[in-house]
Amino acid sequence: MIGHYSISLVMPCRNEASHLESLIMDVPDYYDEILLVSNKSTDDTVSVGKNLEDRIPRLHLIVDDRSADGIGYGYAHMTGIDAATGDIIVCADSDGTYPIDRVPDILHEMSRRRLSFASCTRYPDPSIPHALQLGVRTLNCEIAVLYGFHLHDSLSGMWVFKREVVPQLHLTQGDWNLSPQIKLNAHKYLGKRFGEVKITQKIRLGETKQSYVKTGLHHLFWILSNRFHEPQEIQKPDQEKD
Ligand SMILES: Nc1nc2c(ncn2[C@@H]2O[C@H](COP(=O)(O)OP(=O)(O)OP(=O)(O)O)[C@@H](O)[C@H]2O)c(=O)[nH]1
Ligand SMILES: [Mg+2]
Repeated sequence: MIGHYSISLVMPCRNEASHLESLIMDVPDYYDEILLVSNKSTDDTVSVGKNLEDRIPRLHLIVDDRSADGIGYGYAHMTGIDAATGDIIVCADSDGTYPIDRVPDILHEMSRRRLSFASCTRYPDPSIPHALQLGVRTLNCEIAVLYGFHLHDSLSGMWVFKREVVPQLHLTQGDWNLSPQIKLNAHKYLGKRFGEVKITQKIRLGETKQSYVKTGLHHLFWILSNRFHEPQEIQKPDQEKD
């Protein structure tokens, strides 16, 4: 709990067995539940996770092996978010890069700015490799041109939001594109209740398996096509049928 809020942590996870135990042991006490969602792990992630689940009451291991073109990052997040019961949901990679220990400060800033959804921006940060910065900046520009608003970090994988806004996020992307989708939809449907909050990224635990160029191009095309994609009729609360 933080104040009167219960807090859920959702962590997508693929082949992170090497550091899973230390990562989970370091999760601050104020998290009421930790939902570790493995997607197609081929190392010991699931067995290490099960062992930890037996010892740590607040930890729940979920296995969701759905994937789109081999990637299940979005499916893992959607499943974890659906299962979360806290008033506040914190989503973050299970590689130690995101400062999940900063959530009290982030909630304080959200309350000050009246936000229901905070996307935690890693930028500006000169220590991030230039090629990665350029890639993210390109996607930020694409969003500015096509959607008319500015993001500092279109690919941040840490979000803090009230569980009550989940129905307004309309998440559908099972692959990496869940990351831009959650921000675009939060901006679209929450308006001024969406904002970015600055964080500082830490060093990744374990090896990266990310193909930055391939994933970046995939984002570039998805952000473009999503702009012209007719969303399915979304029923607003005041249009509810009897
Ligand atoms: N690579 C990969 N990771 C997944 C997948 N599904 C869930 N994950 C997890 O999603 C999180 C994000 O993946 P990362 O490999 O950290 O990708 P990234 O943050 O873009 O890049 P780096 O942190 O630099 O490796 C990690 O916690 C992974 O364990 C998937 O389909 N592929
Ligand atoms: Mg990562």
